[in-house]
Amino acid sequence: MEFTARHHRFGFPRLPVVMGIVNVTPDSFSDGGRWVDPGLAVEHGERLAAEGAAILDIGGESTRPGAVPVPEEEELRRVIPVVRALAGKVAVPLSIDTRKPGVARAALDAGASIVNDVESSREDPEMWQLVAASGAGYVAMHMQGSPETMQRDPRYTDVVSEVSAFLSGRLLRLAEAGVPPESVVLDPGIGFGKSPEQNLQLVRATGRLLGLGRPLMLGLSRKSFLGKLLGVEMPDRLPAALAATLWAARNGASFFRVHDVAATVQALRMDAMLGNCANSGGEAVA
Ligand code: HH2
Repeated sequence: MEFTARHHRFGFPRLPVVMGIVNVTPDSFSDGGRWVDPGLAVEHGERLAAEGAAILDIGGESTRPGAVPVPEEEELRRVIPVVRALAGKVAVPLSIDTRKPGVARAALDAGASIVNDVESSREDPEMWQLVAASGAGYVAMHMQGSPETMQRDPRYTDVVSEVSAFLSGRLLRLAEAGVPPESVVLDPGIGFGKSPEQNLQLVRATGRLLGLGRPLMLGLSRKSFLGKLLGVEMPDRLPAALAATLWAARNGASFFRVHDVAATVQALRMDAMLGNCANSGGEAVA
């Protein structure tokens, strides 16, 4: 299996890919305001790449529960200078975390290679046509509702079947819009319109979701379901996130979107050296 994004290619099996998060936002749920200055955001991205991030994901709009949408001009103002500067400084592919085709287009022009779309549930094909025309990679994530309302009362008859059916349907819609399967990574959207128990069910369903035939991404890092299940506050959730990450990696998940890159890379490498990682294949275990 492979994932291609413009001139970048990830072949599997390999050590799971760690995507480092660069939130250029004043209000992200765990690090809002820390990297809102473009210079600090670029330094942060360079540091994450040096720590072993194989992709940097740059975002200018928080999608935490209750977040209000950011106007396009403001999102462009936050992210484009950071994408442009990082494109000249790091070798790893850059991903733009956006729901807006206009922001995705400008970021691709500035040097990004992947569109990370938390709103892949849309019907308008503009985003996908843009991805197809540019040869970019695409992360299709499941979300029930919108960030403003999604955590009020998430309901499913069978969360795993419903998320799986949604992602499988997206693969078809993407193909219709010209995005080939090898450019797509699927993400069940941990914390996006799901209860703590529903998030757990989705992580446990890693093997089943892999049956869709594409690599799987999980965004577990610092998420509130870890805190709710274990009674731990934001700064203390890393051990829980690492445990869930290793479990999912052993069961075949291959992309992890994380804030704590150095710790995650260290844990994944050790796990792979012990021979426990379904994805390692040996090739990337230096
Ligand atoms: N989670 C967040 C944002 N983007 N993208 C994907 N593919 N998967 C995720 O789970 C995911 C995502 C939320 O995390 P963060 O960026 O730290 O927070 P905020 O949305 O408040 O900026």
